[in-house]
Amino acid sequence: MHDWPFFDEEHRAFAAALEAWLAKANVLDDERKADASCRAWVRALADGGWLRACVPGIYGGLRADLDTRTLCLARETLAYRSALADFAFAMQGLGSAPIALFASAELQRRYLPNVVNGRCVTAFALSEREAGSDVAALATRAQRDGETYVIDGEKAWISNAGVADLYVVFARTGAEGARGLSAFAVDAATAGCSAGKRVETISPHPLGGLRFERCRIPASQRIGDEGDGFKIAMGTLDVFRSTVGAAALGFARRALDESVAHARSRRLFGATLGALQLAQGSIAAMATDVDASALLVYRAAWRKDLGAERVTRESAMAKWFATEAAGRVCDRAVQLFGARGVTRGEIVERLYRDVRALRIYEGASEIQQVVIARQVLDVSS
Ligand code: COS
Repeated sequence: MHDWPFFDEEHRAFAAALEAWLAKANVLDDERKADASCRAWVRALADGGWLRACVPGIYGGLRADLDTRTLCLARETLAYRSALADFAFAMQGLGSAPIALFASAELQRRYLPNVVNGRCVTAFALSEREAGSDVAALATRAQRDGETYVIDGEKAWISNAGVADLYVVFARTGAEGARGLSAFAVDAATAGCSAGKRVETISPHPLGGLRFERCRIPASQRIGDEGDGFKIAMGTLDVFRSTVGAAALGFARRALDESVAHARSRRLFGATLGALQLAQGSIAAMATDVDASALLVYRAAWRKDLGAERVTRESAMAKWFATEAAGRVCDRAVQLFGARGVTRGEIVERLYRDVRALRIYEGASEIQQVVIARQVLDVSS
């Protein structure tokens, strides 16, 4: 795949070097110790220089601007090996992207070098209990008070809640609806900002609520202008939805490779599993899902890197297709492995759990369909 025309020599070298580094990396990777594992991965990825993919060149990044293909290659390669490695990398990218893409040079200078060296762990605090898919309905308020804002409200299902040093928080500064939202960089240590209830999921990673109670921050911590919050969130997601597709691709590719090895070696009815036509049908469907996902993911990333102003449609297609496809691929892998497939400790059992949340976070599959249809019909946004 890396010989596809979407990539240049730097991309190919990056993916090969990351693969080689991962093969030797000795990092805590235990879902029963998810927080410690994530911290360990952030440190290791920083030390290896891989977080340089998350920021622009002047702050220590790999290329002058954020490069979506590099982010996607990183997530695909990391997800192939470990969900927690992918999570640690993805959150450094998603949590800092609103700053890299939309913030003042002052905020960029303050945070981005520490994102690269792993000292600043980041989080993207958008969702609320009553505002997940319907972002424009969020209720957390940021009230202007002189040269400060006072934030009050609660966020839900925030990855890295309680672990992050920096939260990019979306809050209402104006009237109802999308135009009343603004974005802020909030240091986790700010008085009035605290982690709420922890959430345990089928593929464990740091996740929980956040509480803001009279949390006062300088007005200079605002990202972009007042009222820009919704577009900042959507602009960030336009980049990161392709990377979610890329992570799905990494999980699916691993499930396919594990299944192929199994189909070649498992013997039954006097032959290998791979000699059975029904198993071949499964392998064919998996391989086609993997290739189709890769094409949509890297098409979206390539168009963004080429300078397309909006890749809303392409990134929504990439995320929707690749995450649904990964669900199908991992389910088929479990089926091919039989009883082993549902046994704790087996790779395909873990992959089956790892891929499920991808169809929900950063815009559920149903939201991606709405986004795609609106773009195709040209009815809104
Ligand atoms: N880039 C830039 N601007 C965008 C945009 C994008 N990708 N998408 C929408 N906008 C703009 C629109 O052009 C519109 O601008 P104007 O007010 O100037 O006309 C404004 O933002 C509002 O857009 P829209 O009317 O589409 O808003 P909706 O409330 O209808 O949004 C969806 C609908 C469903 C698309 C949005 O709420 C969404 O993506 N939800 C899922 C959120 C999500 O991913 N949650 C997970 C949290 S992160 S784990």
